[in-house]
Amino acid sequence: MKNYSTDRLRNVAVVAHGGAGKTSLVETMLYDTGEINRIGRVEDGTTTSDYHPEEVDKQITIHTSLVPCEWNQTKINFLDTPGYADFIGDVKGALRVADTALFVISAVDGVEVQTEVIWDYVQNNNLPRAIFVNKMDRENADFYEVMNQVKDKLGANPAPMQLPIGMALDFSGIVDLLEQKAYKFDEEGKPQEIPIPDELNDSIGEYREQLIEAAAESDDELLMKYLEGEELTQDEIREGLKKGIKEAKIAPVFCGSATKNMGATNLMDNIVNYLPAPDADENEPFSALVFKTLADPYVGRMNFIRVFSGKLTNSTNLYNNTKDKNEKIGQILYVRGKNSTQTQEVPAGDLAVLVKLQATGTSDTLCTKENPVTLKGIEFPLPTYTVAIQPKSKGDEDKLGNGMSKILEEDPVLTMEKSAETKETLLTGMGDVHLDIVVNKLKKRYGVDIEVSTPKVPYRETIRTEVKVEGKHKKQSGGHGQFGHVWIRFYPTDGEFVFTEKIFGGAVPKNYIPAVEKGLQDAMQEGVLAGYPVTGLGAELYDGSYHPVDSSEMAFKVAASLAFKKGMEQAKPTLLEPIMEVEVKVPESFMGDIISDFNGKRGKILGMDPAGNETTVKALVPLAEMYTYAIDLKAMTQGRGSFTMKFNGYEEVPERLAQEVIKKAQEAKDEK
Ligand SMILES: Nc1nc2c(ncn2[C@@H]2O[C@H](COP(=O)(O)OP(=O)(O)OP(=O)(O)O)[C@@H](O)[C@H]2O)c(=O)[nH]1
Ligand SMILES: [Mg+2]
Repeated sequence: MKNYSTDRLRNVAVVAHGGAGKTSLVETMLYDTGEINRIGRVEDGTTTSDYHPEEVDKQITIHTSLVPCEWNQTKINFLDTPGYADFIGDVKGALRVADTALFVISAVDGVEVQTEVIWDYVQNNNLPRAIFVNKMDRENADFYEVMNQVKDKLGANPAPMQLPIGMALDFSGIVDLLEQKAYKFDEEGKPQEIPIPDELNDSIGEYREQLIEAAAESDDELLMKYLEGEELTQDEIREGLKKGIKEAKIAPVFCGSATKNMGATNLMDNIVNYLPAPDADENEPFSALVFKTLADPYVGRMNFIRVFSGKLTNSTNLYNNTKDKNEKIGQILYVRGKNSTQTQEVPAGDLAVLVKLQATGTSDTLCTKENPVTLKGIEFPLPTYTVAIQPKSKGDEDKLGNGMSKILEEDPVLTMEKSAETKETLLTGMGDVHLDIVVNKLKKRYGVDIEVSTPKVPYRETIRTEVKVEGKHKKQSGGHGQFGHVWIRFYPTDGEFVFTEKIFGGAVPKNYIPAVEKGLQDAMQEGVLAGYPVTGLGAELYDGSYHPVDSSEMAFKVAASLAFKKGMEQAKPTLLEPIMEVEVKVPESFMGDIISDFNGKRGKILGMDPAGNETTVKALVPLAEMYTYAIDLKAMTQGRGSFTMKFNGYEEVPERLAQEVIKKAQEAKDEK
C-alpha cells in the first residue's frame, strides 16, 4: 500500500447498533475499490473485517477491524466497530482515533438503542459525524421515517445530501442534492446518470434548500449573503458544508444498500470530498496512541496506533511515555482485516500496526524520549458483570493463567482477580456475551475447559450479645502434658476486632497472653454458623490458670479457640452480608422500573437525582442480589442504563435467607 499525505487520509469509524450493516458496507466498499474480487458475507464468515474465529462463530463483529480502502487518490481508513453493547470499549477506542463517526442506520429498524448511546458519546466529544441509511432495498424501508427518528431520538438536525429513488423493493437509485444529478444503479451497483425523476422535484427543492441553509449557517460571511437573498455558488455551498461537518454542526446523510452494492461508491466519493482529513502536523515531533491490542497467535502482540503528530519511521527512537519504557521498533505493518504488508514509514494522521513491542498496550502514548507527550487515553467503560471461573480439570491452572494473561492483554475492559475472601478467581466484564466469548476463547485457543459459576457471597458472622465463657485445654497423655485455661468476656463491637486483658496476680502469665490473642484471631477466620470470617467482636481476657510444666503457647492458643467457639455459640451469632452502594443512570422513563426492581432485591432507595432527561437512582442493595444486575439492567432498559457500585458495609441477613445459607454451608461441609 502506498503512503498518502495527511490531507489525502480519512479516518472513519463505522458505528451503530448491532446488525445495521456496518461490516457488510465496509466489505462492499472494499470490493468497489477493486481490492477484493468477491463480496464476502457476514453469514458465511467470509468478510474482511469479521475474521476472528469468535466473530465467524457468532456472525457479529467483536473486535474493531482496520480496513483501509483507496479511492480517488485518497486512503480511507475504515474502522469497522462492533454494535453489540458488551463491546462498546472497542467502539470508544475507534472513536478516539477517528476523524468522523459514520453512523449506519437501518432503513427498516430505524434509530436503535446502541446508536443512541454511541451518538450521545460522539456528541459529548464533539466528533464530526455522518449518517448512511442502509438496507434501502429491504421491505418496509423508509428513508424519511429514519430522518424523523434522527430528529426525535438523536435530537439532531440531519442534512440529507442524497434522496433515494424509490424505496424498499423499488429502490433503484439516488439523487445527489448538491450536484442535482440522479443516478440509477446497474447490475453491479455502478451508478449511471439518468434524468431526475419528475416526481422527486418537490422534495429535491425542499431538501436542497435545507442543505444550502445548513451550509450558510456554518460561516458568518455566507450567512450574511444568504440572508440578503443572494444565491450561493456551488463552491461556497461545498465549502460551507465541509466547514459545518468538520465543526460537528452538520451531519450529512447518505443512503443505499450495502449487500446490493447500491450507493457505496457515492458514499466513498462523499467521504473523500466532504469529510475532514486528520488534524495532524507532520512537522511536529512524533506522537501516537495505541487504540487496540491483539494477541495474535501467529504474529504475536499487535499494537494498532494512530500517529497524532510527526511521522513514524523505522529509525524512530520509540519511547512509551505512559509506561516510561523504551521500545524497539520491529516491523511496521499496514493491515487490512487479517492481511498485512510492511511499511517503512507512517505519515501524520495515518493508522498502522507495530508488532512485538515489549511493554506497550492499549491507550498508551508512544513518542520519543526527547519529546515526551501524553495523549488523552481511551475512556473505557467500567465492567460490572462478575463470574467465578475454575478449570474443569485440576491440573489446568497454569494453562488458565497463561491463556488469561494473553486475553487480558487484548481486552482492556476485562479484569481478573483472586478474591482474598472467598479464594475464587473472579472474572469481570461487560455482560454474559462478553464473558461467554472469553470462556470460548480459553477453550478453543488455549485448550482450557472452564467452569463458570455465580461468585460466592463473602458473608461475615458476628455476635449480638455479651457472654462470659471458659476455655480449658488439658491433656495428660504419657510424658509432657498440655495445659491452658482462660476466662474470656466476648461482646459486640462495631467493626474491628478488639482484644484487652484484665488479669490479676498472674492467673495467666504475661508471656502467654499474646498466644491467647493469636488463638482468637486464628479461630475467628471461621465462624460457628457457616464458617465465614467473624467481625464485630470484642474479647476481654479476665481470668484463667496455668501449670508450671505443662502450659505452653500452643496450649493457650487452643484454650482461646475453645472459648471462642463456646462464646460465639452462646452470644446469639448472626450472619452478615455485604451491602453495596449502587448508582444507576437511566432515562427518566425507566425510573419507576428501577425502583420497583430494587425493592424486589431487598434494596433501600437513598435518592433520585434528575439531570436533563436522565435520572440517577442511588440505593443500598445486598451484593447477593447484584451479581446479575448488568444483565437485568440491560433487559429492563434495552441497554440504555448504566450503573456503578461500591462496598458500603455489612448488614444482617434476614432470618429465612440466613437459614438457607447456613444449611448450604453445612451440606458443603458434610460432603467433604
Ligand atoms: N437486505 C439487506 N440486508 C443487509 C444490508 N446490509 C446488511 N444486511 C444484512 O444484515 C445483517 C447484519 O449485517 P452486518 O454487516 O453484520 O451488520 P453489522 O452492523 O456489522 O453488525 P454487528 O457487527 O453485529 O454490529 C446481515 O445478515 C447482512 O447480510 C442491506 O443493505 N440490505
Ligand atoms: Mg459488524
